[in-house]
Amino acid sequence: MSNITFTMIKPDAVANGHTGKILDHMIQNGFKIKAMKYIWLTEEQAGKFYAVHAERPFYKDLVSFMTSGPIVAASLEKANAVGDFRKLIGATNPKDAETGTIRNLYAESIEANAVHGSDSDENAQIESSFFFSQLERF
Ligand code: IDP
Ligand code: MG
Repeated sequence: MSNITFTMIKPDAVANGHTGKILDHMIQNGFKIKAMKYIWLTEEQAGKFYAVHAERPFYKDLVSFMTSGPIVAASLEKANAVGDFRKLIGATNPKDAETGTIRNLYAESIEANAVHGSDSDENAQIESSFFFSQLERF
């Protein structure tokens, strides 16, 4: 399914009051919300979600950051969702993120970088299923 991606508005952006602006940014750029949840992740959930990064030096910090406050998790629909969304959020490090991208506008650092976006269609499915049991209805 190449029309679905998965996103999280991370604890820094939620705490800084950017949730509404970021959601609107996504919607105004053609992404339709298929499912959405406001949730404070447990360490176990964050650890599982980022298990692909378990061997990276920043893994422990990342899990602790992602459990430092509530997040918004959402599945989004658009043609070419994964590619277009990665473009919309910008580079991982906000210093490298293009002007006008979500990370350029709202991220604090390479870790506290405001939003998550899936990196492949396969991971979009896996990550959506991590939070939502069905996406068909809307
Ligand atoms: P992505 O979110 O742009 O796909 P990934 O390489 O998949 O970037 O890394 C996942 C998340 O881990 C990043 O969004 C960021 O929050 C954090 N991260 C990535 N690289 C670093 C780093 O070098 N130091 C600290 N945190 C990092
Ligand atoms: Mg990634």
